[in-house]
Amino acid sequence: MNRQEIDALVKQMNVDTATGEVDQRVQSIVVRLLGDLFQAIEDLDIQPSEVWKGLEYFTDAGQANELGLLAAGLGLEHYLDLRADEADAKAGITGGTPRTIEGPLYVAGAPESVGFARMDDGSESDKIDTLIIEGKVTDTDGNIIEGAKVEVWHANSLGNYSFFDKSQSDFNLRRTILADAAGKYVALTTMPVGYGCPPEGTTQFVLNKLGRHGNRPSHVHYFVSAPGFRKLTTQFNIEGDQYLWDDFAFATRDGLVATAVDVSDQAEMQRHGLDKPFKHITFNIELVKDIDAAPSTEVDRRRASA
Ligand code: MBD
Ligand code: FE
Repeated sequence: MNRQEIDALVKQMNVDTATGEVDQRVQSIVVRLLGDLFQAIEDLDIQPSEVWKGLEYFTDAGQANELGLLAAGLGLEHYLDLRADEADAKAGITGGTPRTIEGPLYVAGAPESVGFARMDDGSESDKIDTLIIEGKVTDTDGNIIEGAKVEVWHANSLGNYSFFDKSQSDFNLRRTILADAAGKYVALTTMPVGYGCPPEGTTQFVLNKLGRHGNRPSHVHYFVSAPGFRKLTTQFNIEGDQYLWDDFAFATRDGLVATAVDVSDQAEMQRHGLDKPFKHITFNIELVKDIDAAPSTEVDRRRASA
C-alpha cells in the first residue's frame, strides 16, 4: 500500500467509526502514529511475528517498570530537551543553567531543610569518598534567590537509587534544600557512582540488539524552583568518569560538567566537621524569570512518592 491508501485505511477504521465524543488531540496523534507505523511495516516489510515480538516487548518493559528507562536510553527524553531548547530560543529566552533530562528515578517527598542537608545515611561512609556540594541560586543577573527549592537526588556507591533499590534506607541520597538568606545550599553526601541498566532487563535487552552499553557517568540530579521563576530540571555530570561524554541517556551537556576537587586541608576538613579528606563540587544555579510568553517547563509525568 502507498501512504495515501494507508492514511485512508487508518481514517476509515479509527476516525469514520467514531460514534462518541472525540478527543481531537488524541485522535490526531493516534492517527498519525498508526499511519507512520503501517508505513514502517510496509517499507521494512516487518513480519507478523516481528510485530508481535514488538508488542510483547512493550508488555514486558511495562511490567518491569522500565519504559522510563527505555525513553532515556533511546534518546527520546533528550530529544524532548532539544525541542524545549528550540522553543525557548524561539520565544527569545536565553541564559540560565541548561536543562537536562529528569530520568526515571525521582521520588517526591524527600526531607526538607534550609541551607544545608546531610543526604547519606552513613551506611557507605567507610567505603566511599565524602562529597560536599555547594552552590548559590541566583537569577540571570546574579541576584540571589532566597528560599529557592533545590531538590537533589543521586546514586550510591553501586550506582543504585533509594526507593527503587529496596536495600537502601528511605530517602537515602534524596533531599530538598531551601537556599538560605545568602542564596546558598550545601549538601554533605557521598560520591555517586554511575548507573548501569539492569543487565537482564528489558532496556539492556534492546540496547544489546543495538550494540550499545547502558551506562551513565557519575551524576547528581536537580529540580530547582522558586516563585516567579521557571522550574529547572538538570544534573551535573562529573569530570573524569569514563562515560562522561558516552552517556547512554545523553544527559551530559556543556555547562553541566562538574569537577570534584580533592580537599585534604585540615582547616577545611574541620570547618565541615569532617575527619577525613573529601571531594568538593561547586554547582551554582541560575534560574530564568518566568514570563507569560515562556513555554511551560512543568512536565506532567507519573512519579514515585514515598
Ligand atoms: C539514571 O540514574 C538516570 O539518571 C537516567 C537518566 C536513566 C537511568 C538511571
Ligand atoms: Fe540518575
